[in-house]
Amino acid sequence: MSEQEDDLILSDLPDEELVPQMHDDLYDGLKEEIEEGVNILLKRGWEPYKVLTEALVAGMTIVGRDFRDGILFVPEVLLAANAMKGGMAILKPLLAETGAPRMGKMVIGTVKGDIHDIGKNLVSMMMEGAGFEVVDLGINNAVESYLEAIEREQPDILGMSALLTTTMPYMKVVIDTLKEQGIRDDYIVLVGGAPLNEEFGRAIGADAYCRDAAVAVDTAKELVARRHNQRAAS
Ligand code: B1M
Repeated sequence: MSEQEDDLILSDLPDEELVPQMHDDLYDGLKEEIEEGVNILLKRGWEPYKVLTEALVAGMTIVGRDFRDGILFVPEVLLAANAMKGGMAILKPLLAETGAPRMGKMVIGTVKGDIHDIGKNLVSMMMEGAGFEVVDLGINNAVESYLEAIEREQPDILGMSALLTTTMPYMKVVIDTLKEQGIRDDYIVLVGGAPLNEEFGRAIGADAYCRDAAVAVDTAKELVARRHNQRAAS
């Protein structure tokens, strides 16, 4: 089907058909169609966050389910991830455009051995949108990479992401190293990723586990404000 015909079809669909169509297009890794769908929803007055959660993240959840069940394989999931990134690139400046006052600074990265970055990128985008300055270290970060970055950037928050049960324990390696160096309490440590939970966050000594990007923003705001108040009182 030609690109023009595709455009026509997508833009002719009402919202309740366009969104499921975008889930299908994400599943099929159709980046251009996803970009087109995002632009159509934005033109129709959808809030960027609604586009992100209902059209993109919900579609990726379906991809994740079929990957788990052995229906989709790595190459197909990579294409879906690429399509998702195309949509996210359009939303990023809009989410960052809220004009929120500067809330603080966060260094974030996916831990060593782990190359999943979609969730981390979403967290970065949402944090920027909420007024945080974000330094994104990318994927596969060893403890040295986190240490260099926090020394250089002096952030309020260190964020870590892990999507694999085999890589999530590495978060404890990073936190234990901060403790050994006597700098653990200089930073708010937030962790997230699909296989984590609150109990794990507590067990490794993080300040909080964040279920999703919106929770990460709320938690960051709350903990940074609390820290500022404590400093002001002392
Ligand atoms: Co991977 N993969 N993958 N994968 N992959 C999972 C994680 C898996 C659950 C799939 C499955 O089997 N159901 C499974 C892990 C199983 C386990 O550990 N128990 C898995 C596996 C096994 C693998 C490989 C080992 C497969 C293989 O090679 N045989 C391999 C590992 C590579 C490696 O890292 N060393 C692998 C590879 C890949 C791709 C490269 C193909 C691709 C990644 C592309 C990319 O990221 N650029 C991929 C993908 C896309 C997935 C799934 C399908 C989707 C992940 C995703 O992007 N979700 C995933 C299935 C799933 O999670 N259901 C899966 C959407 C994203 C918005 O959600 O990342 O959870 P999420 O982020 C959320 C929250 O978790 C939270 O906020 C985000 C936004 O709301 N959050 C944070 C995340 N990080 C945070 C940090 C914070 C705060 C909140 O800090 C403050």
